[in-house]
Amino acid sequence: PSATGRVLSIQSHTVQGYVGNKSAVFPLQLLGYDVDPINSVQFSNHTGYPTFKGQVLNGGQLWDLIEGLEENELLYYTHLLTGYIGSVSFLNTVLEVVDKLRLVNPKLTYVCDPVMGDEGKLYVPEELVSVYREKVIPVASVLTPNQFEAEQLTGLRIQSEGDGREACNILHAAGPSKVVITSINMNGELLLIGSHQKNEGQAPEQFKIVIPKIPAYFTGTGDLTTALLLGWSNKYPERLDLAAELAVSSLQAVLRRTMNDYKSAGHDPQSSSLEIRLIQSQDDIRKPKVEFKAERY
Ligand code: ATP
Ligand code: PLP
Ligand code: PXL
Repeated sequence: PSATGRVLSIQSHTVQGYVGNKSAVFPLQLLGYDVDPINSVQFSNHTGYPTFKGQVLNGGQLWDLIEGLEENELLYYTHLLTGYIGSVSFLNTVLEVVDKLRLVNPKLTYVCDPVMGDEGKLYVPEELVSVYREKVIPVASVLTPNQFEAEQLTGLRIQSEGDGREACNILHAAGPSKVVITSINMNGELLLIGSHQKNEGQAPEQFKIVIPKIPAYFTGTGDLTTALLLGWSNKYPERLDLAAELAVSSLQAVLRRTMNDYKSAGHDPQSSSLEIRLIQSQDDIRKPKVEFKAERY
């Protein structure tokens, strides 16, 4: 499949390590996409380290960049990709960016990872939740929440596969035709649930992928997951299940390599959050071997 596109990716930049744009841009380029990154922050390293330093872009500065592109007629994109966003004012500007990009290309696909928190805890200001719920979800085409984020957005408690599927139904009704809950913790395994509503009002096609949990904590995997889902679901627009199989298979190959490298360097992979071995895994990103199969409901 050769379908490609032009992606505007508004995400974090870290000097060292792989989160945000650092974990999304390279894989999308490997899959053949033109990617234009806007760095919503520039930090020395991700915020899970003991300290970090750097700069935060504000909404006005984001808008400046968009105006610069517009003045030169450079605002044609097939996809907008957003991840972690730290403030309401920045998120409101992103909403204006969506409108502007859709004036140029009404078919623009907005792939939104509504990063808000994990494991029962928010790591963004509380006020962001209602902005995502009321203004962002309605304009998103593809949504990739984790379990906690899907709960925040729907008000459901997700304790079973059925709850996960129901959460997807609620999210479809609010906007996005493709929803992937990227990880639900269940019985020591991770469950990915995907849902594609092909026609409005119709029951969505749903599937799950069971992923054995690796005993380590990685950073940037959510960002990589969303980037890979964008890349593959655009190449297989009617096969979200296949897109998810490819994304998960690449990701697990990256994580396996990461674990092995840390171990062979003599580090305990459970002692801290691991930086993914993204560059070393380029073959697994370009041509993933499908080892994780989707099971349709
Ligand atoms: P986000 O917050 O960006 O919406 P998320 O919280 O779901 O996403 P992660 O928890 O990093 O992000 O999980 C994304 C994917 O990474 C999962 O679908 C899974 O494939 C993989 N993954 C992450 N951690 C592990 C792990 N310990 N073992 C196996 N797979 C993992
Ligand atoms: N922890 C903090 C403090 C964050 O700001 C973020 C940002 O997204 C994360 C964790 C999320 O990481 P992930 O997308 O891998 O779940
Ligand atoms: O992966 C999410 C992420 C994005 N941006 C910054 C981060 C993190 C995770 O720690 O620190 C700045």
